[in-house]
Amino acid sequence: MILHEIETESRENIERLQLERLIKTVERAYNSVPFYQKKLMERNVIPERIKGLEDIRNLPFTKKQDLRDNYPFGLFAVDLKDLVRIHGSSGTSGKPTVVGYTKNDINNWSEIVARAIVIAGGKPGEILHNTYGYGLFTGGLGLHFGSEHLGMVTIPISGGNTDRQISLIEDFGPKVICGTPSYVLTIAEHMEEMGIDPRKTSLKHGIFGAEPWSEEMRKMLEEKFEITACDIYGLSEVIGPGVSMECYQAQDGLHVAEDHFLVEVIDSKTLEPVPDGQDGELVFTSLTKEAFPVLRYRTGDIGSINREKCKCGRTTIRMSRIKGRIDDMIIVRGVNVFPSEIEHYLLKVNEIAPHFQVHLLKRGYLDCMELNVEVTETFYKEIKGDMGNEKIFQLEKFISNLMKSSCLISMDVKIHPPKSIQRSEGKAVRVVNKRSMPINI
Ligand code: DLL
Repeated sequence: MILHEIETESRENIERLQLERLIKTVERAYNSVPFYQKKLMERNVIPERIKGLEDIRNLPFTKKQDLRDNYPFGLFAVDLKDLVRIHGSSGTSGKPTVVGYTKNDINNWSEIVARAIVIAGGKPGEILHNTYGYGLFTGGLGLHFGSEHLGMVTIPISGGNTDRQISLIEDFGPKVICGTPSYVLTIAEHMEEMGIDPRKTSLKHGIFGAEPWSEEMRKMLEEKFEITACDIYGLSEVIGPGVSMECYQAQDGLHVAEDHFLVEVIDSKTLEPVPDGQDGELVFTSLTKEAFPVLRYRTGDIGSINREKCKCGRTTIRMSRIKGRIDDMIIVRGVNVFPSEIEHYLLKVNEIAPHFQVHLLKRGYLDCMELNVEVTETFYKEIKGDMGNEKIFQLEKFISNLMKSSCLISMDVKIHPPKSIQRSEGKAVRVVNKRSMPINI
């Protein structure tokens, strides 16, 4: 195992480096980004007044809306001539949120992702099969550059064309596969349809992220492929994938690349910090980025942090798995539920395949939630394809009661035949708002 030196430093040394870099980042933002200069002046913060990491609390927050208001290049701290790459958010509507990278930024990011791949079990010389989409989305190129930086043989297959993915996996013999958990599961499903046993492939490690997923989903991916499945987190506004990565040894939280990012967890209503171990909104400040420094970026992602040393030997802060995004949280009569919690319970039901979609509907004046799931091929064969079978009725009742007792929410459960729920080639769409109103009901 190759450990980067920062990963085993004492907290004191990590924090000393972070403070040094935080001051430089604030200077850069203050001197080069009018948006930040104004915000810092309003708060009477000058970079020289930052004496300790706790002073971060005097800095302004940055939100996605700030990127939209300054579209496309208003928050960049360098001239266009100093950029070498632009990426954007994967949002499906409106203009993307745009971020930029200098050559140094790309070098740092590549190193960060190379470290992440090592944390997940990858080694130089092995083959990495990258199913993340190439394009404005940071997943494809982010993993690609990291993999090359590490010295892995990188297969830039991107998403889709699943039959081809499968034949290349069989022919090339990759050890590592990267992609959204939902898409890699779709690959396993196709393999099984083609009579190929995913456990017989050369794959040893999976690097999965870009969307919320559950422990149950991990178990399923690990069993289907006989691999270790580790969680990778990141977002374009902060850099892209690699902000944190879970180690294959402990699989107990994601190690933050603390030499490049400072993490905070806040209560999104009071904006005050929450204690370690408690869920809140994750907030990141970049510490080395040149083109697009971000101060206290509010991610909208819910998670917690833990400062205890990990059994893999790393001392860097670990993030919990992301529970979900604040704006994906469904609130029904005061009860909150995240799609990842639904997934967690649903995957325990043997007759149900690991694909689901929640529809938010309006019936008359009433808001309601419909949980669409599909049965496994095995169960479908057992009931001889008869969706009117009494067993389907019992299963609906069972899932509805399960959701009520575990997520405390009433849902109408609709069971469909195998392959009826749309598969994703990138981020899975778990919630569809079929009402004309915002998502919270
Ligand atoms: O999804 C970057 C990425 C690519 C991460 C590949 C991991 C692997 P964006 O498109 O900007 O960037 O979307 C960022 O995706 O705020 C989270 O809500 C969600 N997300 C990313 N990773 C995870 C994860 C990339 N491991 C948004 N678990 C973030 C849960 C995740 N959600």
